[in-house]
Amino acid sequence: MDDLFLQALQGCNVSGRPPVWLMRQAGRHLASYRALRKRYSFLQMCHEPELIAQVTLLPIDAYQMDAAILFSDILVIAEAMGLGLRFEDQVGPLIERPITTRQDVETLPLPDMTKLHFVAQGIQQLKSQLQVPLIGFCGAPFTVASYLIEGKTSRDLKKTKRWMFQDPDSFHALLKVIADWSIAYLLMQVKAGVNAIQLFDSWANSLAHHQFREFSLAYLNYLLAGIKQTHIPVILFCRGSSVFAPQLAELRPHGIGLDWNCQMAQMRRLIPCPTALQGNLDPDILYSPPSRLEAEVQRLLDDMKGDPAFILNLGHGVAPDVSEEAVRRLVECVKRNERCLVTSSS
Ligand code: 1CP
Repeated sequence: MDDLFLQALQGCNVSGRPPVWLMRQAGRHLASYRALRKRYSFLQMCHEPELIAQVTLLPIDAYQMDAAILFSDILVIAEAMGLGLRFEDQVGPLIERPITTRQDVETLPLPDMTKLHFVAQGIQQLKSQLQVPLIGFCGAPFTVASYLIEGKTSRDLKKTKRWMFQDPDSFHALLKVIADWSIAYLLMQVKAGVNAIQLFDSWANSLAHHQFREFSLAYLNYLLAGIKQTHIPVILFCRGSSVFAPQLAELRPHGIGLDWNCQMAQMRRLIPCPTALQGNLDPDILYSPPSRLEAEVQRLLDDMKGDPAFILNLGHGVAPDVSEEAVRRLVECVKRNERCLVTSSS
């Protein structure tokens, strides 16, 4: 197995180049993905183990990424809770019965993994076909809570934050239910064979520092404690995470995903090895002409040269309208560094 990614997560990659994978690598920018989407809805693709495996492999076959991320969505948990989930083109996720009252929270079901068994089956199918590590994932409780309350993507999280301030007790109760589902879900993924976990807190950047500590970090900590016995390496990713990185580091995760607002090398001085740092290219560099794109990638490679715990990624996902040629160029640019090292030392 190509395990550069796991070596970097353990802080011991001495290969001469960082591993590379990209958030949303298995998504709409790939023509092969769009072709499948003509035949199946997004949720059908999430539900069918064979399709989960097939889509997860698309970017590995297309770009030889150093890690695969399970094809699924952070919101399949909402569906398993019985809240109803749809995805609409141009709109995104829609929760059919959003959580609106304290009583809704109290009547949420206990974790039931039979409802998510198709994910475990997808992972099992993948394991025999993959030559690179497989990353499992779930949403962080705060981010999942925001979708359950808003019912859709919201830019300002008005309902969520109003609830958080008006009735923090029931908001905490909701976070706890989501965290318990997430622990059971992650344990199932680990048992099925994932090699690492990433937790996505995409909306944490709407919180002030002390709120982040109370409503997000505490539950990330609870999640980490719940899966600790598996020894699975975990990466914590918050959108806008550079401001929260020192707090995330307090939880001693194996890795932290960073956005493009921070300077990676400077962050390394704050968060020493062996904690892995992952990121942090602006996803929009993928619109640049080749020379500019390569210069942007090379700048980050130079900044983090020799770092045994660096994983190259974007600071958020690949946009649907990015060209495959640009993604290929980015990956080749990272891999070229290894060839340079091999040639110069041989
Ligand atoms: O129409 C389509 O074909 C669906 C597009 C799509 C895809 C490919 C969605 C809808 N989700 C996904 C896959 C997905 N989502 C993956 C696995 C594959 C990969 O990364 O390659 C992962 C890890 C996610 C995680 C996810 N889903 C997050 C966290 C990361 C992030 O983007 O911040 C969130 C917030 C979601 C919710 C979601 N799913 C899809 C949409 C359009 C949204 C809303 C996101 C938004 O509005 O910003």
